Amino acid sequence: MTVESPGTQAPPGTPADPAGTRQVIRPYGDTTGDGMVQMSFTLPVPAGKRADAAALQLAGKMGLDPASVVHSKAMGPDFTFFIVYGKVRHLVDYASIPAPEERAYPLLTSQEVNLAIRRALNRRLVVVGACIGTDAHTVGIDAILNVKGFAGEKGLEYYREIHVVNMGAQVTVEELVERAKAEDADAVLVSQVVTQRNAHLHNTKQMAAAFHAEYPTAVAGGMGRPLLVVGGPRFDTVAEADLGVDRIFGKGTTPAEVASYLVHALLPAGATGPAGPADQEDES
Ligand code: B12
Repeated sequence: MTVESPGTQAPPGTPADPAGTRQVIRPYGDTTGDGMVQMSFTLPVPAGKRADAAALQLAGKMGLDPASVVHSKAMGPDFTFFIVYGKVRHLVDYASIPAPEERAYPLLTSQEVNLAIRRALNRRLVVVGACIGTDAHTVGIDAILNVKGFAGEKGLEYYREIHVVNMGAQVTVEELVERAKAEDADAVLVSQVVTQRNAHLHNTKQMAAAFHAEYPTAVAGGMGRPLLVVGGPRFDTVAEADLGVDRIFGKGTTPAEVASYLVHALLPAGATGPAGPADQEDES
């Protein structure tokens, strides 16, 4: 990363900012600040010199100058995969990038989650999970739900006070709504990994609309209808309100983050806190 003083490296026409307020950065490959980037893409043409020339022209049009094709490989008879290495002159003012929002709730241990549920509900919290649509990628939802968990954390099945119903892959919205009703679910957890033609967005909207229609008098998630939670690696560009859900989780989510969110969203604020004499048994 390079930090440059204002005005010295920015392209002509960049408005001058007060000294010290900008933190201009550019990518680098070989030496700091050299502007080198690596990019990969596929073109729908057979591999060969002509394909490489097309890749170079595309790279040039995308602002890489100079550029070189460092790898090209046939992907079947009619497609070629490329890796291109080249120089860009674009800059980013890092100071203008807002810091991401902090998590609005504390990360709880499984013992704290169990205790909070026992205190507030006096029954197990019910979670129904599924991959909907044609999506068969169950690894993500299993990472959150299955006892073996993810990233060294146990999944929600491990939590004594959470009852998990994992419906698996390719569940229809109708089946999900029906099961959530039958289980009297507190939360519905949906995974969407396939994003071709924005299937993840369409499926999620369809799912949310079905739950809103099924519970027309609900005030909010957990107040008259199950909390609607969706997760997957490519929800970066959308907000909850766009999809009609209560919460979106992205790549790298851990089970504890989800369990802590469920406590935060579904239980009264006073439910968490250290165990007292009234709390009979602690969790192992
Ligand atoms: C494993 C895999 C498969 C396995 C799935 C096995 C299974 N039971 O899940 C199999 C071989 C079946 C498969 C099939 C296909 N796959 Co596939 N697959 C993958 C692969 C390699 C890894 C996915 C994975 O397991 N990630 C690990 C998990 C832990 O990560 P995750 O899903 O992101 O989950 C985390 C978070 O997102 C979040 N999360 C996820 N869901 C939820 C839900 C909730 C409620 C919460 C809170 C959090 C949460 O928490 C998780 C833990 O942090 C990816 C490529 C990749 N590297 O990602 C391609 C990939 C997803 N597959 C792809 C494709 C195209 C397919 C097929 C269409 C291939 C084909 N032509 O047949 C089929 C589709 C099958 C179908 N009907 O869905 C594409 C999707 C492209 C796109 N734009 O949509 C990918 C990206 C590969 C690629 N680059 O082309 N696949």
